[in-house]
Amino acid sequence: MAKMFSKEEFIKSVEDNLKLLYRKDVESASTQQLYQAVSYSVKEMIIEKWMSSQNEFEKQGAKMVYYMSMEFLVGRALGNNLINLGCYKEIAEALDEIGVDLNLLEDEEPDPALGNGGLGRLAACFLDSLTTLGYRAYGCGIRYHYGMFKQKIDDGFQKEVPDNWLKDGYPFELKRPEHAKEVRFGGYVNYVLKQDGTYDYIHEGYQSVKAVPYDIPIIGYKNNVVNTLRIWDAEPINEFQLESFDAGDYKKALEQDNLAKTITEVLYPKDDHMAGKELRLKQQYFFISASVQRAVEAFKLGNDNIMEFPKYVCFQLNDTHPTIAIAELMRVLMDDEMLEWDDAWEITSHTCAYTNHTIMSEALEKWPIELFSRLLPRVYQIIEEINRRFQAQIEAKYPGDTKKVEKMGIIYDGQVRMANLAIACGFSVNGVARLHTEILKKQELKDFYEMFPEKFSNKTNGITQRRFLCHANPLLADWITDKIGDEWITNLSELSKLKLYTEDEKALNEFMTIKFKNKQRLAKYVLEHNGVEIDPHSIFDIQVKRLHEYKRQLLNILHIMYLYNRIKERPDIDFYPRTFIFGAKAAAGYHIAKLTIKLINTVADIINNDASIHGKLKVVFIEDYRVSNAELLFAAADVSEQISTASKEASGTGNMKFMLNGAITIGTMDGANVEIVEEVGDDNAVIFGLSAQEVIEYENHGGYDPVEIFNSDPDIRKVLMQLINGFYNPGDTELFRDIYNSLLNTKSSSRADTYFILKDFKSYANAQEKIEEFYRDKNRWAKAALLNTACSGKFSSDRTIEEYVKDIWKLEKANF
Ligand code: 26V
Repeated sequence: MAKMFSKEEFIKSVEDNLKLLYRKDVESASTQQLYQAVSYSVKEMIIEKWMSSQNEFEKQGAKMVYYMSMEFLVGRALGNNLINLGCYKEIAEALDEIGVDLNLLEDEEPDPALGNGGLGRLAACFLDSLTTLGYRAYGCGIRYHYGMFKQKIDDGFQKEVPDNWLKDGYPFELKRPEHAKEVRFGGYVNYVLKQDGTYDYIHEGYQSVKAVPYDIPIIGYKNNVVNTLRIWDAEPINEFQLESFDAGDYKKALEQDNLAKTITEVLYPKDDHMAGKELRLKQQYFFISASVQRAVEAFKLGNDNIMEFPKYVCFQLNDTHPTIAIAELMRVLMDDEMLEWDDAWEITSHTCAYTNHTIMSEALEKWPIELFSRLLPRVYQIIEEINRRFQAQIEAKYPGDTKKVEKMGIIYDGQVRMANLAIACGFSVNGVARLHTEILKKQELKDFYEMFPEKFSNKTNGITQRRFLCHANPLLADWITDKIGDEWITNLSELSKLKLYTEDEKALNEFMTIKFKNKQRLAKYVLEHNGVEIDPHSIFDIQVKRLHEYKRQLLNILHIMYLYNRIKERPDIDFYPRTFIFGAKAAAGYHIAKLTIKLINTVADIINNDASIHGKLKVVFIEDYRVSNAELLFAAADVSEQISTASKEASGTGNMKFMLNGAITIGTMDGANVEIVEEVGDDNAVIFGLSAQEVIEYENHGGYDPVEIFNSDPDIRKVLMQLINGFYNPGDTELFRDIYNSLLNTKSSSRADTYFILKDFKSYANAQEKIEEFYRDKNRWAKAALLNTACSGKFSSDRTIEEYVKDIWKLEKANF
């Protein structure tokens, strides 16, 4: 039976851990030590459920999904684990009795930042939902020693600081050295002719690293199910390969040592373009090889018919980053399990499924043949053979059509194209919102869709309400439970019952009072971190996400500059006070993105310190945006900025987190915004800008001419001139020149204003006016805000997971 503590037992366990770990008592321990001790006590509560879950799953022979991802942005675990164990309040009270504030302990936890943004956070939400719904799942990833960098703002500029999240030890992980695997790089492939005329392929002269797994428990919501996120770390393999030492091959030993040290050192902190770095390919193969080897080994423990592998196992590939799993599974099946090609193919092509998360062509993964074949000679050989067969298949279907091979070939023009590998070999391809999937089918992956229509489907993203409402917004969570019971925690469509309350004055008041309290909580955070006072009575208008040109933070800040001009020009203008809040990390080498951060901070400085506008406008840049402060921001937002250039944002998930917490979306018809508007109704969101189809039309005709807009619109012209006339930055008029040029310079090699910022500007400004008018009507706003929460049921990752399970993974629910 799973272990549950009484309050007294829990305190006793914390005291024991303090003694054991630090030789301290509650009074003398530091907050960090208390956090560690409490976390170990929570781990004790988990461990038996974890063991019994795994045993039960095995006993039932349940099919499992391996969710393979380079990134898992899990966020802090302590609070979330307590919520899912169903004892957050009890533990908070117990700790309170000994004078310890659980909130402070939570703040001591490093925020494991093993991901960049949307794709990594989605993986974490999926694990939460899979487990809460009782499905057997493994997350497979990498134990980066340094996660996403910490962002410091220094004189308005972003500075990247290493994120040493493991420095004090991470209490929720468990090292599993007994499951270590060897992973091989480099060398060459030897052929040995067998008696039956076929060949054995023998990999020689390689370097090895040892992949050592660390397991992190993923706890289902009050259901006793615990799944595992397994992240692999690299260690030198020396003890596996003593011969090379004995032979005096120190160079090789040293190289291997080095390989082990570098491979899991740091997360690639960019999600903007594919750099083709060797180390990145090493990381990919490293965790995939280990995961695939383990998956086959684990399967064989319970089943000796390997042909049944796809009946019990599915690999979901989170974007193309883990796509090498396809070739690695082929390799393991043929070289280790001695299967023939056709059998290995039969298994592999029924095991692997691929999710596409972006149509941005810069992010598409392509590896130079030279690099790929040098680093992974045997895997490359297998991909060559897959490609040969696939090209023959294309030619059989489209005889003489060389364009088809050019577009769909896996190896082409000196490169290995990972998306093509995933689509050709996987049995499923999905986009992450309806519009995105349509664009994939009709444009980006049109040829593949024509060839394999049955593989394609849509799975609109979702988010877990356990973290983004229960944990992020306890006031609202309690209020909802008070009104409609607590079933929404595991069935978010229950929230539609809140629609009843849109006619209930008192309920609307309570709802908006909670929003106000959350705004006060955020204002306190801003005062502490930015030294800026913001007024919770003003409209909190928030844009938080990675900094990327297509997400158009620039449109937002240019519009703020325009508003400021208006207020200055007409000081008596009736302007509803507004606080614009940004949070965003830019990839370290992404010049325009980093300059945009500087621009936001420069504008903020001028505006926030201009006494003449009487605080009507405030601009705040939240340093180091991450899961933990995101939770404060979603809960406190009135307005959710979702303003990407239509067609570019595959889905977005921040949009859903804001909606769940009762914010109103200002957005383009892009990604999941389309479905958000569909759910909440177009009266309760404000939509503007070009449609995806219009953007695509323009793109197909070489873009549009922003200079025309510059010439004809004095307001826009004034704002743009302020970028280069020293209005904001008198010391250096050239500072923002590159931003100005990106919008207007038609002489540069790339088109000007690729992201249609000026094109959409007027429409955005009008939409913002609508927001203001809307907010002034307090009652109408409150109804719309409540309706956003009430209509957000569809956007639970529980719904998304059920769709994956039904259409792709075919899992069965645990019954224990
Ligand atoms: C891309 C790359 C490109 C190569 C270098 C390393 C690297 C690392 C990460 C990425 C991820 C870009 C894709 C991504 O995060 N897409 C986001 O996925 C979300 C979940 O599906 C979705 O909501 C966002 O709209 C989409 O931008």
